[in-house]
Amino acid sequence: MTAARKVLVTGGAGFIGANFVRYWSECYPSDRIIVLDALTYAGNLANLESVAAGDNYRFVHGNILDVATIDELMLGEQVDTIVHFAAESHVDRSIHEPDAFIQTNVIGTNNLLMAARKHWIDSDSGPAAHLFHHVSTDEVYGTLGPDDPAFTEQTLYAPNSPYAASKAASDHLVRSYHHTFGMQVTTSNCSNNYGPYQFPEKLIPLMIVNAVTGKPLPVYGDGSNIRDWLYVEDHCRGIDRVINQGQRGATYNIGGNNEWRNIDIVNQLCKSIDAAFEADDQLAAHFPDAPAAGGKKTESLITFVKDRLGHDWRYAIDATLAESELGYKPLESFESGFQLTLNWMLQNEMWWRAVMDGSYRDWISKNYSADD
Ligand code: NAD
Ligand code: TDX
Repeated sequence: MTAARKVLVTGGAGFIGANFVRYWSECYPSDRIIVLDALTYAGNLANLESVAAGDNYRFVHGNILDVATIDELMLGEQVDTIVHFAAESHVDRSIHEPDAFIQTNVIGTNNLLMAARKHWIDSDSGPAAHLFHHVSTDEVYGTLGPDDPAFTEQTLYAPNSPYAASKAASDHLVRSYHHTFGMQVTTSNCSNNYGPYQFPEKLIPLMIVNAVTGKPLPVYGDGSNIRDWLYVEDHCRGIDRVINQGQRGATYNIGGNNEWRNIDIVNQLCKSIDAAFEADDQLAAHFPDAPAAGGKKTESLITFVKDRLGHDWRYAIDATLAESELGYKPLESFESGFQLTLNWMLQNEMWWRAVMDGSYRDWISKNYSADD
């Protein structure tokens, strides 16, 4: 059994970060978890409600662009492990406003690395036991053609969107701190996640919300683009393996071997929603604007729209290294993970209405000061 760690989780109020904090506090209850999150539109304290009561947990409302806050936390909490999720994460937003992506994903990551170096490597007491785990994405590898092999850890970086470019830059910075300063680092590059608490700007939660509120389901281009989907808890399990068993300085791909064309996902989702409404009369009363409430097919909402600029055609992750070296395997199939996600969205209307209509943000600014 490892000694209790002091784990700084950046971006822990976001989708994957919050799932990770819950996962980690259940698996390693003696570890102290400090969440540092700026609570951007994507961060939500409600995502952390079930862990907030624990003694071994602290939430800090702060920004990774604020060097003094990071420094204070590193020293005050004697952090020995950083798990870095904080990022601007939505490709479409990066096309419209790339600057925030450079700030948070590149400069913010460098701020964390500089603080970690100061406290772990350059401190008067000499190098301390530590780990900086960087959470990254398959998008750094660019796009694949239909017959290309899946991305491995050896695939050359070829980021195509400002989001992917900013993540690629952060991956290189992490690597350089290992090579140059001997910092103990690991990086994981994961495929598309889905599951509870995902902000409804991303494909799966957006389509579910639109389907039950009777809004168009906007499919970019012809819907033939392919993504490789992983249930969020399986991503957390992969990160766990990398943190606990991964070679320091190494990168591991994490994925679910679950390639789907976007249009097939949307069609599947429509069928599942029709089936859910047929099985449960209450849903029609609850979501009267859904086509399924009036016995119509949800697929009638599918609308092909203008394609995303520079839209990568296919992502696919080869997770052989994580499997062979770390014994990593996802537990959920796409079908089981998808059903869990749909059920969660149907049961948590309050959550998605709050994050979408901005009332949560208003609540935060009224009730949560920057000093908390
Ligand atoms: P998200 O957008 O849901 O959450 C990001 C979190 O970071 C939010 O809580 C936000 O408030 C916080 N944040 C943003 N800027 C910050 C700043 N400057 N300082 C402090 N906190 C800040 O993102 P996600 O989907 O949970 O992704 C988490 C990480 O995983 C990201 O690094 C992303 O690149 C990576 N990733 C995501 C996916 C995916 O499918 N979503 C797949 C692979 C990798
Ligand atoms: O309305 C939509 N219609 C549509 O056709 C949206 C939001 C998306 N799409 C398409 C674009 C993509 O081909 O669906 C696919 C998935 O889109 P997103 O959910 O925006 O994800 P993607 O762009 O693939 O990036 C995601 O996976 C990798 C995450 O957002 C990133 O943070 C992660 O690094």
